[in-house]
Amino acid sequence: QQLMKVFVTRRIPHEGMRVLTESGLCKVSLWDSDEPIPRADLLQRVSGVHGILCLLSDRIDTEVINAAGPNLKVISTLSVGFDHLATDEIKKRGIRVGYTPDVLTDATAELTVALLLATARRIPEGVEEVKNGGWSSWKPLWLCGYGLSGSTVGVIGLGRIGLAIARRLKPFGVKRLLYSGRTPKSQAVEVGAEFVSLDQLVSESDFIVVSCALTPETQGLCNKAFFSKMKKTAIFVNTSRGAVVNQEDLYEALSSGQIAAAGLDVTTPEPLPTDHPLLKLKNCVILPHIGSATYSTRGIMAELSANNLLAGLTGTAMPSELTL
Ligand code: 8YV
Repeated sequence: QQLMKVFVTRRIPHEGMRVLTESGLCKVSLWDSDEPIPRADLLQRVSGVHGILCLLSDRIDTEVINAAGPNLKVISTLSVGFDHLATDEIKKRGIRVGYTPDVLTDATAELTVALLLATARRIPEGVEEVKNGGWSSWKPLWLCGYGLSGSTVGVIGLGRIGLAIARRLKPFGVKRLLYSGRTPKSQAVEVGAEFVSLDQLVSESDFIVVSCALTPETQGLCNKAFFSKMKKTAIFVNTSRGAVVNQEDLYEALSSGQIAAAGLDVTTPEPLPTDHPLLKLKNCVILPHIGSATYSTRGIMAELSANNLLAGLTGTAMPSELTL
């Protein structure tokens, strides 16, 4: 019997490759690079495959699905986000989708707390001053920032990751936790978070953390009107998807003093060009999308995405299937 063919669009942690090769179920073809596969190569390499293991940076749309052809049974993404997949088309064709929720929740929540504190306490600025000789003496008014103790934190999207962020921030002495979203969440009780309108969250929070999925409803949600309602002393943090934010409006809010500072782990585009205006601002801390980047988390994500792929090939239950 002929082995089923799978294509892996990038080098992934060895844990994932091991699951695929040791299964004896498929013939694995790999884009053996740390850099994204060019579109033309992707279209060529997926031809005839039964399964694709892809990343966030691979746009899997109708063109790719057509290029794969009728064998394609399963798409497994090494991410919890799935805004890069043409879900309507995938559903129409009865292709199954695997993703990696839960296993990256802790790592992403930790990174969010780190970014929030780094932004609020101006850590990158301080590090830079030490290096460039700006540290001349101890100065009472120098490099002051904002603390979490006694503050109001607003989480936009209290899903798995949003809740994990709230759990971690609470012990810093946060006075009020607010959250907004489509519907109230029963798990909010655990952290004592109040469900409020987006407007109320924006105007009352000292720290705003964006942790929602990118959907047509959330695209550009953080825009001029949003930033204009924030407190001048408030900190904005986004570790979800760059496109939730209108970056021109954020630049305006940061450079005009409309808001205090922003910490971003996600941008549009990614990577952000090195001459991007946001990179010139001291009050904007930007990271290269490293929310889930711990050795163990990435290993577990790779293993899970490989197991999802195999289940899709064999028509069995996936450890983490996306219901379309
Ligand atoms: C990426 C993420 O998956 O899971 C997501 O949705 O944004 C990240 O964890 C990771 O960078 C690998 O693509």
